[in-house]
Amino acid sequence: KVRTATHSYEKYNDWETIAAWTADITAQNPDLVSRSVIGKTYEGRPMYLLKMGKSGPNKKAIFMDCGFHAREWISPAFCQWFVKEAVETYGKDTVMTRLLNSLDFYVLPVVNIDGYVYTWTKNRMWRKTRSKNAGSLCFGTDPNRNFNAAWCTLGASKNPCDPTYCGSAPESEKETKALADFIRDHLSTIKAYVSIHSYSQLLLFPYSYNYKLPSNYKELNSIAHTATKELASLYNTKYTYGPGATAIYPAAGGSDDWAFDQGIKYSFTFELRDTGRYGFVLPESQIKPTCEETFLAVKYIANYVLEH
Ligand code: ING
Ligand code: ZN
Repeated sequence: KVRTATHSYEKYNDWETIAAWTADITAQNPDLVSRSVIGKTYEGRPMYLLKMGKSGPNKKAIFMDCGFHAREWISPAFCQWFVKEAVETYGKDTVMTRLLNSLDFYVLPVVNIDGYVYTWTKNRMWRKTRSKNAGSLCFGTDPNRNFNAAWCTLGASKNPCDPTYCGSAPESEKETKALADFIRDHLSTIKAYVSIHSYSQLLLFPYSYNYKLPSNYKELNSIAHTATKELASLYNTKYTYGPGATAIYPAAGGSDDWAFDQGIKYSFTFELRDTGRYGFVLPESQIKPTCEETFLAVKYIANYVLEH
């Protein structure tokens, strides 16, 4: 129903519109984009994954997800922008052309779809999934505390009523299980993991689950340094970067730490605009500049991965 030519990349879109867009952008770019379903959410919605790239043998891949946390609306907006910008600049921009010729991007536009729908219909500030918790009246698990990475040992709650509830077990949520299963099934090709959150203007990398430094700390730090410089080149938006535990707060069970420990050595979490003035309710007027600047950073990381 929603044609991509008229899709509103500078507005926040509800899930129905995003779902229709995944079909449209695929149909309109069949040589560059394909769509699959990696699982269903707790409430039964299909989790659409877009694969973007010219087909070729033995391609490396980069996995990027948006919409872990329901209220962080700028995040799904970025995934939509990223796909649009990539297909529109393919064949025009030399770097993007090389990227799509030589590697594949897997883009999961909304991880926590049920939560996202809930923020549109019931509670704009919802964060977690919408699964029922046994023995509690409170709903939902924090998907970014639900991965098997020092699960629930630090910066996470065992109380189902808390916003950082880690769940009844690692991957207890259908959404995190589907994501983790997909990555496990594609470990031989996925070289980078990128997760898009908001807000705080940070570029994080492992570890968040403790204070140890990752084996390739120097390299990750240098990538983050240059990526945030690229980002700032457009509108002078200031990002800080570093291991999650020190740059934001210690928190176990996050997807980037889990992906890193699976062997994906380039693993990052972005916290997009702003620093708190509007917070999760970032005005639509900031979608375009936020996405443009973030695009530069992700493109830099992708190009780094391609060349290393
Ligand atoms: N911040 C992230 C969160 O899940 C984070 C920070 C990143 C924690 C990586 C653990 C690992 O709390 C937001 N805003 O969600
Ligand atoms: Zn988040």
